[in-house]
Amino acid sequence: MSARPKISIIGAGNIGATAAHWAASKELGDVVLVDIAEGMPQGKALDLFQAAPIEGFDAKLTGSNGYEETAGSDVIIITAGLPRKPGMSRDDLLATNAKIVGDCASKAAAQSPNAIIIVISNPLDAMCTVAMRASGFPKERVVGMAGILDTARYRAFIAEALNVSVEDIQALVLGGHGDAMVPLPSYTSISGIPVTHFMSQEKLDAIVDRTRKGGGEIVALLKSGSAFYAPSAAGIQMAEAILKDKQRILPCACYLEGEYGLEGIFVGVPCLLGRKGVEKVIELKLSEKELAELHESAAGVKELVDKL
Ligand code: TXD
Repeated sequence: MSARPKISIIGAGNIGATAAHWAASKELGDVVLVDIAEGMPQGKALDLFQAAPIEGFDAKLTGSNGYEETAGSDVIIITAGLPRKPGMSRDDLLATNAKIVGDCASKAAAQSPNAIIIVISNPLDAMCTVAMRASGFPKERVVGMAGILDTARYRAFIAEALNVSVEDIQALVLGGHGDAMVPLPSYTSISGIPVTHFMSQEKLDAIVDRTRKGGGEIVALLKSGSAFYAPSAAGIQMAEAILKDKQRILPCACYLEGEYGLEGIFVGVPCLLGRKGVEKVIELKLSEKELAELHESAAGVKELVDKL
């Protein structure tokens, strides 16, 4: 029995398999890939394991069409579900993915009652509610991946525009994972210097707009499927923060009970992420406009949750 942490990834498609790749290459622990497609998770796990001697990582990689091998997981990452097709909104995936995510969450939770669930499937914020209900886990042990991806897109566009290192750009994007997400220019800096020192408001507004539509831009280009390199990297950054108890402050979809004046839904906010999961939700001072945008974004999430 390995003493390494165990990460179980439910859904071994584009995001799940790429997440396994990032996790293994970072030696975060043993990885189990689960999917309904016969043989597919087993084949991908075996192939990834055969990269280990080349890349020099030590990790046990298992593929399964069931949940027994996931028993005792520290982190469960749910990526199972349908991705968007061109012209589809994330919301169009609600009914189908709610069934899939609910089934996966309950089966995985039964095998790993102390795990922390990271949800990736769309529509993300509503799927977090599905996973919390189906798993019966407390709010701190269910967290959604969207803000890190949206913030990464925003940071990447700024780095490209200014020709500066991505490492020096700090930023926050709040709200639901949809076109109403809330990038926060007032919390965007480059090595602590406000971004408006480097670029005009007009240029920044254009980057905010492109960030909001970042997922759709890739869906339109790929024609079949949606983004997976950055979403999976974001999910694994969360898993790393949890497994190494890094106490990172990251924008994640967290269950709110009054913070930001929001109640009973998951929405993207800054949180303290460590071994216990969401250890604290951080309430920022927002301008009236920023708070109104956050509430507008949250209203879209609530509409979906009410349809569940
Ligand atoms: O920021 C974010 N959170 C989003 C999330 C970023 C990009 C895409 N995001 C969503 O993740 C996307 O809209 C989908 O809802 C999920 C997964 O996207 P992915 O690109 O990985 O989709 P794939 O390649 O179709 O993989 C989905 C896998 C596929 O292999 C199915 O066989 C499997 O899910 N699947 C299941 N696995 C286990 N159990 C069940 N029931 C099941 N149903 C489907």
